[in-house]
Amino acid sequence: MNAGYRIMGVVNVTPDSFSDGGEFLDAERAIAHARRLLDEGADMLDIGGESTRPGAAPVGAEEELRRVLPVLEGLAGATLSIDTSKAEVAERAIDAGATLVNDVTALRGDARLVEVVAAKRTELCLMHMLGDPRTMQKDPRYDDVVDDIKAFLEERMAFATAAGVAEERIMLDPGIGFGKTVDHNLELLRRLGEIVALGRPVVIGASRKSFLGKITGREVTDRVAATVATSVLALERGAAVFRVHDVAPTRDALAVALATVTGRWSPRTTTS
Ligand code: HH2
Repeated sequence: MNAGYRIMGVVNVTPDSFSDGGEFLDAERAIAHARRLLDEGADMLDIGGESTRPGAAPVGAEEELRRVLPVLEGLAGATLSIDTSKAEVAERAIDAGATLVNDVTALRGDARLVEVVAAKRTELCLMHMLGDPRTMQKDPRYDDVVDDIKAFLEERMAFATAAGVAEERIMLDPGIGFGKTVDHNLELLRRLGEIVALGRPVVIGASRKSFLGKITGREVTDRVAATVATSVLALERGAAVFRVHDVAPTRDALAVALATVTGRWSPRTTTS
């Protein structure tokens, strides 16, 4: 555990995720990849069985469970998050060891999910998305992107707490890339402090996303430096959880960024 922030390593058990689709569809490969992320310094792992990339086709609960359950079971002992919007998937994932439900629909996708989270007392990540993955990148518009998303997250948090989810278990995520233009994403990162001011840990998932490709001209697997830049700036603005594919560079960058911001650091053994 790091002082002040957590790194969430992404494990996509899907054929069609935008940056690593098909790489870890096989459970053994997904587990090996997840173990590597833990070795590299991930504090927790986010296991997903359904892509949310723009235009992604929805997946049924049965197929999602077939993908994620063996991976969750194979990672017993690690801190596990389940990236799902379905109550049935969340319930079974929690029974298999997940302690965090990461719902990109912020409890709008499946009416029963809030009951599962409340009853099982897991952590909950509420993320903002405009529309759904099929439509979200078609001309997204806001009055004021930060104010609109803050209002949305506050309303979703009120909904969750009214249904019995303890506020101290809730994290908030502005949903970088989910119904946002490049300028929306940049403004959200620049004004992240306003979302941090809502008082709950803020999750940032900018890893390898297309706005970074548009700015740098880099292909999806060559956006590590671009991702690290967003993580460092988000840390400086108060983000608490970093959802990334590339854990090792993130770990180093955030360790140095935190040491710089706070003036506190502790030595680690180096190999040379
Ligand atoms: N982004 C993705 C998926 N889940 N969850 C949260 N809380 N925040 C995010 O920004 C976020 C998320 C998309 O990234 P990825 O999982 O790599 O791709 P895909 O959805 O295509 O599997």
